[in-house]
Amino acid sequence: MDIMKSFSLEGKVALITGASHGIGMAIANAFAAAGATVCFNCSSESSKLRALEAYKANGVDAHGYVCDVCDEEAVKALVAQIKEEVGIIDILVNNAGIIKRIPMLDMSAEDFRKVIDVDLNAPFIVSKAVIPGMIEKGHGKIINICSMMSELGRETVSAYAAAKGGLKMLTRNICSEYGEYNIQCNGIGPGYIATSQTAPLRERQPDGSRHPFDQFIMAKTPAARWGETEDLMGPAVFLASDASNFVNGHILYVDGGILAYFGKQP
Ligand code: NAP
Ligand code: GCO
Repeated sequence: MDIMKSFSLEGKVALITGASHGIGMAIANAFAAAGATVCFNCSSESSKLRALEAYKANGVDAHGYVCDVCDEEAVKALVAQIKEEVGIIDILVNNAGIIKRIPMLDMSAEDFRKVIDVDLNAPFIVSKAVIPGMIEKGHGKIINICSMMSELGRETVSAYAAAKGGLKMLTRNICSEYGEYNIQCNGIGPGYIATSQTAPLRERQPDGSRHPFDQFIMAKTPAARWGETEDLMGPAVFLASDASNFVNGHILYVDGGILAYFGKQP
């Protein structure tokens, strides 16, 4: 076995949902560097065009599409279009996601449903559209972007925690149901990563000091820093490559140690 070759994504077609910036874009760049042809979708034309420029500046010839991951018919059409234009998808990363930070008693059922729709129903919809092609090809990799909230709760994120906890179990179920077709479905659980999703938690205070939540995360993380999107690149390439062919139904937490840590003793 050529160990370094087993990490290569040469000749593979990857779809990373919501890769117009943030974690998805870092993963797409990593896949391209490892040899894959990358496709991504996002929710608006302007976001797609901005992303295509950013990929180009990085030397990546990405295929960009506008598609709402919650719309089953649109997702089916997207997967068919990628098959036609690029090829059958070998690697799917269910990355598109949203969060609404609202105390549960103030949250409308409509807001709760919206978060569940994007963060949990959509990975089901996109996986369902992609798995038949993987079965046809005889292999496939699905990576679901989970969260600390797949394991932990906290104030204001009831819908997000419910969705990401559900996504962990969807991961295990896809592994259980399609493992025999040589499909590996794993999750990545990022810790607190500096992206637009977490920007409100890192805003500087009027006096220039760090946001209280920012200070809280620094203290909760043994690595004593926020994660960068680059921290997800190696783990994602590993789970997309042949190097992880017997890893299935696993959630790889990339959190600087948060889940291992009880907190600073008084
Ligand atoms: P982000 O910067 O806000 O990016 C979110 C992406 O999802 C964007 O590309 C956005 O597209 C896309 N998107 C949202 N709703 C969509 C929809 N209905 N259809 C298609 N695309 C949609 O977020 P991020 O921080 O990189 O997070 C990426 C994933 O990692 C999410 O699932 C998030 O929950 C998860 N995560 C993040 C962290 C963190 O600390 N940042 C930690 C753990 C897990 P547009 O550009 O068009 O809006
Ligand atoms: C929050 C955060 C998180 C993170 C991430 C942690 O408000 O607590 O936004 O949920 O983004 O998912 O892993």
